[in-house]
Amino acid sequence: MKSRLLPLLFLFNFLVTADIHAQTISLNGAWKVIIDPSGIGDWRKVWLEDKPQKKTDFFEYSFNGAPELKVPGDFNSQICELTYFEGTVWYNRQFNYTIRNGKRLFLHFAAVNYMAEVFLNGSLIGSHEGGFTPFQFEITGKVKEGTNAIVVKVNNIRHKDGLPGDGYDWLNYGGITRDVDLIETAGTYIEDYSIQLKKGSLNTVAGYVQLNGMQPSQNVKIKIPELDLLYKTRTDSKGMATLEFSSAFKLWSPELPKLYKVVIESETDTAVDSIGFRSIEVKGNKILLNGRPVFLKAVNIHEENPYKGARAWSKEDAVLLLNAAKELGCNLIRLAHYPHNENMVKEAERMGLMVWSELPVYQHIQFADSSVPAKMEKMLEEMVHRDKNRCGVVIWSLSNETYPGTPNRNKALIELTQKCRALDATRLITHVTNTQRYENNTFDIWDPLYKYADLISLNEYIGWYIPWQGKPADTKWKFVCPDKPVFISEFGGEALYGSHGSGDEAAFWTEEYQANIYTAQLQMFSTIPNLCGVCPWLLFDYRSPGRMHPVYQKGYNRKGLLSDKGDKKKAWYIMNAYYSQKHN
Ligand code: GCB
Repeated sequence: MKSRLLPLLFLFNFLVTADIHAQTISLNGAWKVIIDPSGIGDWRKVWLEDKPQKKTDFFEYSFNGAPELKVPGDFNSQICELTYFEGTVWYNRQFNYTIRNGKRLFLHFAAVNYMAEVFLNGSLIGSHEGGFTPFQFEITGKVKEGTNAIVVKVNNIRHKDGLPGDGYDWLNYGGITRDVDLIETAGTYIEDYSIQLKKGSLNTVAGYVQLNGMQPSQNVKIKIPELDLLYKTRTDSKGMATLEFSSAFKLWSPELPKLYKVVIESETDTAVDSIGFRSIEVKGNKILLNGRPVFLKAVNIHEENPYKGARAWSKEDAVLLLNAAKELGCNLIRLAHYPHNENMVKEAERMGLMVWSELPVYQHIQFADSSVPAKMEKMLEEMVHRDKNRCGVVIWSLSNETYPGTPNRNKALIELTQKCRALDATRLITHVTNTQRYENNTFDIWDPLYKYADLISLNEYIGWYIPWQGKPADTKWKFVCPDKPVFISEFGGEALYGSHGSGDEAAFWTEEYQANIYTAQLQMFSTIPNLCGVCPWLLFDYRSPGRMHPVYQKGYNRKGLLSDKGDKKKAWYIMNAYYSQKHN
């Protein structure tokens, strides 16, 4: 077993993403798979891995001799026949383990899309729904000395009552898409901690440490060596200690993305994390970062490596996407439309990019289905829990383009907003809508959700899906909450890189037509009261099977400022120039 600084641990189902001193075995690598398009594997009980005992025995499945898939990785991009596959794939691998007295063991998945059922040595140890958040199971007492076998049933079929539901504009990459680790901890370990600045403060941290195990009451130290900071406290009989301490932090910002080494030490365990300190708040109609107004120069990004046409997961994938956002001139990335992998969030924070993290509460969600509000809440907890110590994350977006006419929509999303605020009062909360009316060159922004959000986030595709109704520079605005900051969370149009011609006909996907949309949008932006930022849709062209034009799309959404090969379209330069002259 190798020792590694690693992302880890949690509360029952949760995990803290700290670099902690724990023992891990990475289970990344080649896993055997059985592809099960008819779903018969349940009936055959594939997880039992039966082998013939008598001469007359045979079983109509086997992982021996089965093909292999790389983990992490989506299955769609690894086997040609699986390109558009939505169904079950059974994954299998073995690991060796030496049981050590007093230690606990967890099997941790950073994400599996969409449903996962996990079996250890033939027995079900747990299941998880949701493709973009981590989960783990404790396997202390279940793991055997020597060889152990894991089988994971992964199913990416869309569900009407899923999150997202059954319709969305990206490729439904299925599989064990993020890291898998075995994590060995002390008997009583640091399960969770929160260390961030108090809302509105520039020098005071408020948080907690939570221990889990048979020795809940322990002395705990928080150390920040660079600041000579040592804070001592003691956990109570439930393993909980609240924290509050002050220091003269160098604040994290896009210009100076300062992170400190923070050590959390109990008597039985130690966690080490890189943590930054910053404040983010709304005052009047402005967003303030560290007490000063900031204009959000943003871009939308899907979790796809454009060059590989595959789900992004690694640090290298993250750096590729983030370098392009930096080059565009951004200070914020909107991670659409689901929580992206931790590499993306950590690298963004390291590079000085603020992060917008979003729940996959996307368009056609069945809010009235009795299971849906509970699923939203669980996913919210998983998202906030994973990234609560990442100062780079400044906005929780709880939904995108849901419809007020859907039964229970307003009630469910208002309650979700209240839950989010109770979980994390330090970050901004928003909902993205496209419910506005646009008539006589006037926008009417009326959605009831905005009363509960910190900022108004609007998707509008004027110039692409909806024609202009007057001069962009003469656009008028009416707002249900006229005093809140306004963020244009999506705008743009499609262009195939290298397609040139008329700038006034949409049907040829020309770069000129897309460039004209951008020029007009920038003129319109100057008419928006309280504008606090803009966010083109999107950085790279990406795979979306619903985009069926045989010449211009070929299964790609072409609204990228960059092609899927990284070529800069004309609109890129327009946006780049806007960001380079735009100040707070
Ligand atoms: C939207 C959605 C985004 C789509 C985009 C488009 O409004 O939020 O997910 O991909 O429009 O390209 O139509």
